[in-house]
Amino acid sequence: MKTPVKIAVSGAAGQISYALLFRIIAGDLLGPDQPVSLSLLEVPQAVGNLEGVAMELADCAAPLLQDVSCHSDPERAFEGADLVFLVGAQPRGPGMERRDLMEVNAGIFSVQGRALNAAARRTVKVLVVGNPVNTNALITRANAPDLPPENFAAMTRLDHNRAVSQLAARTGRRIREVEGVIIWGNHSTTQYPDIRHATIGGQPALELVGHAWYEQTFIGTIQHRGAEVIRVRGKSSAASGANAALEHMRDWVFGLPAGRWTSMAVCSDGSYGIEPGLMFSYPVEIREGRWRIVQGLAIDDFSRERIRASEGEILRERDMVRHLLP
Ligand code: NAX
Repeated sequence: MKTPVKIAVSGAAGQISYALLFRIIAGDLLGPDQPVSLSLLEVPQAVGNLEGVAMELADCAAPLLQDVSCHSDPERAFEGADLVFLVGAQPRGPGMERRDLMEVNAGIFSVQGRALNAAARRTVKVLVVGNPVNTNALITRANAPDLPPENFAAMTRLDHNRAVSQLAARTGRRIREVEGVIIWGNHSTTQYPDIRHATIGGQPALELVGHAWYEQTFIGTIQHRGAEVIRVRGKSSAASGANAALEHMRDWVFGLPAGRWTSMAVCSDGSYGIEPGLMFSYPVEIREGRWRIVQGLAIDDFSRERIRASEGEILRERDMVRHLLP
């Protein structure tokens, strides 16, 4: 029997976690022979609901589930954690300005960053899912100075998956045939879904779908897909968000085949002219549990303008919470 992997999940009584936790204990994250120990974090007023989620997890009689614990103290929740999903965040309330939202969440993620710094394993992988993801991940990382910056990522995998799915649907091809999509920048409406390096069945994607559809329909569809799901479903994306979080973490742990990449918001090292230190979505290759930003891709004026615009938005977000950065 393998040693259980300890997985901490914040916002564990929320809707994304409700779609995520049951897949984790079914083996969808780490495989069918890897036991897991779940450590769930919620705000104190939701710990009651969380106990209900823990009862349901127990009621699955999942052979891979070693144990479940429920917490309202981040340091207790993250103690010895190998993998952490930071899903919990404060949603935008009525009359709340974007700046207020940034501040409240920066407060939450600075506390959680310090708790990770104190209690998590030094090899921990931390995926931030709660919005605004790029800035929340920046705050978390900055408050965990004893952990390597490469242990932190923010999720743009849902945007990436949406882009792949739209391309497959447009061309009538299979999902597996779509490769080389990139989400650059912020997980927001300034994100730049780039298909200039993408192929479908080995053929250039841009040629197959045409510049007009790409520029006038595709980019906006991906940028606004989250809002469109809310409009149609009446609630924000949950199962697709959980699926993206699971795929992001699974690829981070197990790696990608040589020559393949995915999109992750990671700490910029200045690649493609982005300000070092920002959490920026890039194409990344992953080997042996470590991501590396794909280098040397040609960036034309069309792409550069959009990548810069998204960087500008992340810089403005950072400036709003600068006083909370140590
Ligand atoms: P829910 O409101 O259903 O759940 C969030 C949970 O987080 C709540 O149970 C709440 O009590 C808890 N929480 C709040 N503050 C907390 C804290 N300080 N510590 C621990 N728990 C805390 O939201 P859900 O639909 O699950 O979405 C979670 C987050 O994911 C939101 O911020 C959402 O905007 C974000 N998303 C990010 C996506 C991405 O692509 N990066 C896509 C999906 C989703 O929109």
